[in-house]
Formats: sequence, structure tokens, C-alpha cells
Amino acid sequence: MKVALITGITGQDGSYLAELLLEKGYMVHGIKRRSSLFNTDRIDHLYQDPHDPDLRLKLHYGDLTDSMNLTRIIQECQPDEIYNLGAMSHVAVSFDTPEYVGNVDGLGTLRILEAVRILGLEKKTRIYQASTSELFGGMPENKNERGFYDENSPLYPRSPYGVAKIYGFWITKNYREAYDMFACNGLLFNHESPRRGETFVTRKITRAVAKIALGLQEKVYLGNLEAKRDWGHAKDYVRMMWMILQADKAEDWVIATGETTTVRDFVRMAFSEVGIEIEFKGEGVDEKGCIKSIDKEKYEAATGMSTDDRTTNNEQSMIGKEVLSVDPSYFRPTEVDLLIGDPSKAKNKLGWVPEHDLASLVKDMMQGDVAIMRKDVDLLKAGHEILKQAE
Ligand code: NDP
Ligand code: GDR
Repeated sequence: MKVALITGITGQDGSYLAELLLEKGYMVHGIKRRSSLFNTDRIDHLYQDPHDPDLRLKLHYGDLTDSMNLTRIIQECQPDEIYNLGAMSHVAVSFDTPEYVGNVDGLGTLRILEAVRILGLEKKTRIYQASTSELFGGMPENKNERGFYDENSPLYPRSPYGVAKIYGFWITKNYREAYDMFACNGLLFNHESPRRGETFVTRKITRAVAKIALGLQEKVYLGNLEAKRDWGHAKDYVRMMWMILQADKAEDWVIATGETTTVRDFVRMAFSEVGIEIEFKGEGVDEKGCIKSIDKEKYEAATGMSTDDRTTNNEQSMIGKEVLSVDPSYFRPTEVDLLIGDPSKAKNKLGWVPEHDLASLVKDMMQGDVAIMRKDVDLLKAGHEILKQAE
């Protein structure tokens, strides 16, 4: 039985990757952080009793800032494959915690590589490093002649997160060259899912749209609506992580859809899933999103409610309603304006065929969030209070 170790198993990608590896028959070890509350929501459906003699998923307490802990876990598991997905992964938050992000996302990668080397596992253990399209920084002059970022594009990170991840990228490459280790970078462009963290822009939008549609929230505040991202589905991307470690040769790979979309258009698509057409008025920080029209049939099919059942407003009061404003506090000190990746190498050499496009991703996320928010509607109707959460 192949053995895998996943750092960041409690995150979006870690949870989908654990599912995939269990399906493939792996023994899966995962590192979770100690937290004052349970933090395993995304993998609770995979939980196995540690006393089960056929146990195939084992969680270890650990942290990427603790090399002794990492070395001990790797020694204990003797993994064939390590997927280093653990990170402080929020670009905006990295401006608030630059030292921490350097320690976890940069030095954390070194700690994994060095542990494998110290334990003499260089020839046994293959390592996947979660690198990122943030390394390209969206610099227009660095795109290839076809207008994409690819494996040969120059790197120019634009945040403490990007700078920490560029250390992770280069130290992975260096250990591959210096010690002949099978260590690969996946330069993955943004990938989302119903399990995406609630403060990343796509999930923030789909949650807010579901709440606005059901009458649980008045409006959403966003930052830069002009930013363009190449958004794929996390399920397709974790399959690539696995394929990268099954390749004949250790290399670095760009994984992307090859299409780019503005945050504004993502908002339009999300509202459209619940039959609501949005129009944008004004410019810059004064830009607003208002409800232009409602397709009642589509609304009812998507929400399972009539527009008149909404908790706060009925259809008439919805038309013209301002549901989106720009809040400059979400702007970043330096922004990555546009990302678009060229996945040709992965498609041609590894035969990667993604199953989702942006439309099916938005549908999947909206269905997930409408289902969650419907439970809140039921709670309210039964006279209970629902909790407000920070964004
Ligand atoms: P998430 O933020 O959802 O998950 C991050 C994981 O890392 C969580 O399990 C988190 O634990 C864990 N973690 C955070 N800090 C530490 C630490 N100090 N020690 C150990 N574990 C830690 O990220 P994603 O799943 O979206 O991304 C996975 C990886 O891929 C990350 O490295 C990210 O930077 C990178 N990436 C992501 C992309 C995307 O679009 N999703 C694109 C390109 C790269 P906890 O649950 O306790 O917080
Ligand atoms: P990103 O993702 O920074 O690309 O990093 P995020 O969803 O946070 O931002 C995407 C773009 O949307 C703009 N934006 C907002 N972003 C957030 N979070 N909240 C808002 O209210 C908002 N309004 C506009 C941002 O300015 C940005 O341009 C993600 C993470 O998963 C990284 O870990 C990963 O490496 C990269 O994707 C690829």
C-alpha cells in the first residue's frame, strides 16, 4: 500500500486530495494544527476510528514552523509521497502577518525537504510543493507571446505571501537539483469549490449572493472588481497534484484553465444562478451593483422558495435594490491585476483533462451555499437566531 503524507489536510485542497488518495487505496497521513475548536470540518466525513485495524487515514498534530515535529512525523510515516499544501494562504492577510507567512510558507517548505534528506528518504519520498500563480505577479510584460503565463515566464511576486512562496518554489527546485530528489512545484492558478475558505473572493460572493437571494443579507462589500483571475475547480486541480508525482521525471507544472474573468463578472454569474440579473452603476469606489430583474421561475427552481417567501423583502422591493458596494479597505497595497495560465504542458505530457469549467464551478458553489443558507431560513422561521460572521 502506498503511503502519503498531506500537510494542510484540513484545508480545501487537502480535503479533496485525501478523498482522492483514499479512493486510490493509499494509507493517508495528515497534519492538523492544534486549535481551541474542532478544525476538521472538511474531512470529518473521512474520519476513521484510530482503533480500527484497517485504518487508512491517520491525523497527527503538527505545524510547519516546528521542524522536530515534522521530522518525527515523516520518520513515523515513511511516506512514498508528501504533498506540502499547508500554508497561510490568504494574500491580503499576508500583508498583516508578513513574518509569519515567511516562516510557514517559505521556511516550512525547507523544513519538509530537509527532514526528508536528514532521514535518508531522498530516493524513496516524492514531494509536491504547492506553488502558485501569485509568483507571476500579473506583470503584463512577462506573459508569453500567446498572452499567457507558463513554466518559463519570469517571476515577480507582489505580496508577502508571493515572496514566501517564491522561496518555497526555489528551495524545492534547488533540492531537486542538489540532491536529486523527486521534488516538484505545481504552479496552480486559483481553484475554488464549495469548500473554499469563506474569505476568498469567490466564496465570499457565492455565500453573500445566496444570503441576499434568500433575504438573509442586504448587501455585500467587495474590493477590486476589476481584478481578473483564471478560476478552476479544486477537484480537477488535486487530481493534477497526484499526476505530477506519478510522472516519469520531477518537473514544475502550470495548472490553469487558460481563461480569465473579472471579479465583477463572477458576481454576475453567481446572481444569475438564482435568476437575478445585476447591473453595475458608477465607477471606482463609487461603483454599485443593483438588481435589474428577476426570473421568477429560475429563482424558485434554484432556491426552492417563491420570491414572496423571502424573509425580508419581496420581489417588488428587490428590483433596483443596491446589493453590492465597493469598500476600499479590501484593496491590497500591491495588487495582482490579471492572471491567465497556459496548461499546455500538463495537458500534453500528463494527459490532464479538467472536468469543470467556470460555469459549472459557479453552479456547484451556488448550490452548496444556497443549501447552507436554506438551513438558516428554516432556523429563523422556527424562531431561532442565526449567527453573524466576520468576512
Ligand atoms: P487553505 O487555506 O484552504 O488550507 C491551508 C491549510 O494549511 C489548512 O489545512 C491550514 O490549517 C494549514 N496550515 C496553515 N498554517 C499552517 C501551519 N503553520 N502549519 C501547518 N499547517 C498549516 O488553502 P488551499 O487548500 O486553498 O490551498 C492549499 C495550498 O495550495 C496552499 O499552500 C496554498 O497557498 C496553495 N495554493 C492555493 C491555490 C488556490 O487557489 N486554492 C492556488 C495556488 C496555490 P487550518 O485548517 O488549521 O487553518
Ligand atoms: P487570490 O484570491 O488573492 O488570487 O489568492 P482572492 O480570492 O483572495 O482574491 C482574488 C482577487 O479578488 C479581489 N477582491 C477580493 N478578494 C477578497 N479576498 N475579498 C474581497 O472582498 C475582494 N474584492 C475583490 C482581490 O483583490 C484579488 O485580486 C488565491 C489564494 O488561494 C492563494 O493562496 C493562491 O496562491 C492564489 O489564489 C493563486
